[in-house]
Amino acid sequence: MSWSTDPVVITVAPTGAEVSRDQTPYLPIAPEEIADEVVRSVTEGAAVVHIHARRDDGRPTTEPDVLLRIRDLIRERVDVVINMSTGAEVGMSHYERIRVLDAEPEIASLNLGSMNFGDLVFDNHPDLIRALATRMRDEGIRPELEAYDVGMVSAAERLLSEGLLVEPLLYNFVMGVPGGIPATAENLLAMLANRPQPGPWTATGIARHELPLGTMATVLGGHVRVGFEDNIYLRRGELAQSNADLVARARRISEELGRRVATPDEARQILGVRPNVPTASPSTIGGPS
Ligand code: KMH
Ligand code: ZN
Repeated sequence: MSWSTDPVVITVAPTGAEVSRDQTPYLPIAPEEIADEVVRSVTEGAAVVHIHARRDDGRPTTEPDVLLRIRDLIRERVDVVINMSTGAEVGMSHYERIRVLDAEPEIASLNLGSMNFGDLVFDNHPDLIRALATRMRDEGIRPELEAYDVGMVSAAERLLSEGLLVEPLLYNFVMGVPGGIPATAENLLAMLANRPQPGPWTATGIARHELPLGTMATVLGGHVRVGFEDNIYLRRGELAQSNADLVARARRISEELGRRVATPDEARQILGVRPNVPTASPSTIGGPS
């Protein structure tokens, strides 16, 4: 693996499903608040937004109307690649998770396996994974493969062999979830080594792992996700007052390491966002990494 000078795609995950206002008063919940945070984050260098919607009372929802309102409020003000979560909240029904695709995101998360998620069980039945992958393939939505452990990385091979995924695969390694793989340097290398083939990838370190894992991904040619979904602190004991503060730090680090940040259009090219149909030539989307 050679050192990279290619642009870094910064994804901001501003809200998530598990974080609450009790944990941080800065959490954006209403569509307008999420859009404000996305605009600030794009100004600081984010090219992709990973969206989870909330109801007025703060509870997670996958109501397409709410997702579309968030998307439209963002689109009115800024260009950014729209990634929506089909992981949603632990315990949501298959129906609630699949209908996220009705909101026509450019990218949607595709969680590759079931696991303990803290004290809860994150259920990703193979039937659900296939149903989501089939719709994404047929509708040209780029799946971002969420892998929380090494076995989930290689689980994509089966979907590939069934024609449900298009190469090169786009991975997001989510590391440091209690119940998933610990966020260590050795484990990031193991995740990379277990991919069926090279392709674009992002690292998401949970809580205090966000900064070192993102830095390691930047060094290794990967891309970086930050935001309150994963981490609410700027440093120990100091809450970040905006997702944009986390984005700005990721940008400073990547620039110091010789990698400028990607624009949204560059991110579409790098991540292989559309065309994403089975006939697409692998050479036209993404690139070895
Ligand atoms: N809320 C987590 C259980 C995704 O966006 O697809 C799952 C999650 C992953 O956030
Ligand atoms: Zn998510």
